[in-house]
Amino acid sequence: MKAIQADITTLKVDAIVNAANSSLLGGGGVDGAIHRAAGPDLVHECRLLGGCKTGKAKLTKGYNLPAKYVIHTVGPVWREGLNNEDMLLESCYRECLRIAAKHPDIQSIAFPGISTGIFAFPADRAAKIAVETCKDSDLDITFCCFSKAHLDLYQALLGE
Ligand code: AR6
Repeated sequence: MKAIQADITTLKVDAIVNAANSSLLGGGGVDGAIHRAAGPDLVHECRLLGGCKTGKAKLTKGYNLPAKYVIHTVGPVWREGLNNEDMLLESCYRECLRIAAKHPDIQSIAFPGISTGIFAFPADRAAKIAVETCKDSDLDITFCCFSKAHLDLYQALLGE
């Protein structure tokens, strides 16, 4: 596991994870950036998926992205931690890893900070859940941080 500061749409890994919403039809933040970089074929494939529940994940191709695949997951909206947010965020990471691990073409995967933008999940708490949930995976995992502040959180947790 490693942490870097980058735009996830530029990463040449087997799969990048999208912090989507339950419609899977695009939005702001990293979701908007991924759809813009992948091109319109991505939303066409997403329309066939019938949405996605919070804590679950679904796979598509990466189209014009350098990444071969996108794993779309829907993180919880932070509501003072009173609505199972920790468990749902953990489930996002677990479901993405499960999909990746059973796919023969996916050895490397990059995660953004799911729920830590528009959905307002506290970044330090989210980083702990991410690292804890991913630590036993055999995949090559990158935590892709958009800000230096988030990178610092991951590097402290990973001992980098
Ligand atoms: N590369 C890497 N990380 C990014 C990028 C990027 N290009 N852009 C933003 N981030 P957010 P959420 C970081 O808001 O909180 C959308 O409208 C960002 O700094 O993208 O799960 C969806 O459709 C933050 O740390 O996702 C949903 O409606 C992290 O990615 C909703 O937002 C996640 O921020 C999901 O909210």
